[in-house]
Amino acid sequence: MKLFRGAPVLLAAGATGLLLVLPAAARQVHEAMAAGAQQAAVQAEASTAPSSYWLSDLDWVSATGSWGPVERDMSNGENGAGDGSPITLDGKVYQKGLGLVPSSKIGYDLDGRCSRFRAVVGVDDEVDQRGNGGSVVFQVVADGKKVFDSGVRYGVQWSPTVLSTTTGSLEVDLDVTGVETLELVTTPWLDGFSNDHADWADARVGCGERP
Ligand SMILES: [Ca+2]
Ligand SMILES: [Ca+2]
Repeated sequence: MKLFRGAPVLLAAGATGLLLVLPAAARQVHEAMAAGAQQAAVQAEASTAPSSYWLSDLDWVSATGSWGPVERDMSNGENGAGDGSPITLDGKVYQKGLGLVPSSKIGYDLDGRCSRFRAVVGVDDEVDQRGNGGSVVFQVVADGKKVFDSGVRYGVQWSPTVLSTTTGSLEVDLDVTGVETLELVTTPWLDGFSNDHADWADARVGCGERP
């Protein structure tokens, strides 16, 4: 049998087939191709990983509030537009988010492009020591179905003898894979909207492409 340089070496032949040993050069080519395929797979995975989009940077379909318009990246403040302060919950300042007074509903068309929704909700520190510290319920509605309910969240409750702490901020982390319409619903609970300065701090969605 005549062997050519670089050609596979026939070691054995039997009923079940042939056993070939690749020469070093061919093995290096094979390993390089495998490494290239692995690199391509990693790059493909990276390119399809969701990107994070702040809800305050996206266009909403509709947004309503009870004491002035919904504010982007600031607390509600008073009933004028743009008169809020940096969003602050439990002393922590958030650069991004939505500030409002309920009843409020903010709707977004996600068009099934997103997989995750996250936010931190609570009553903004700007209502501290005004008396009644506010009481708010935060809900998330996906395609008409309620998928999150915070229960009542209080701001600082003041009385002549007691200044209690708030119920604190609450992290929200939801799977919204395939959701077409996302609504952030905020209600004043049972006692009206006095001092209900509500924040959806750091509200964001993770999406394959911008919704
Ligand atoms: Ca305002
Ligand atoms: Ca209330």
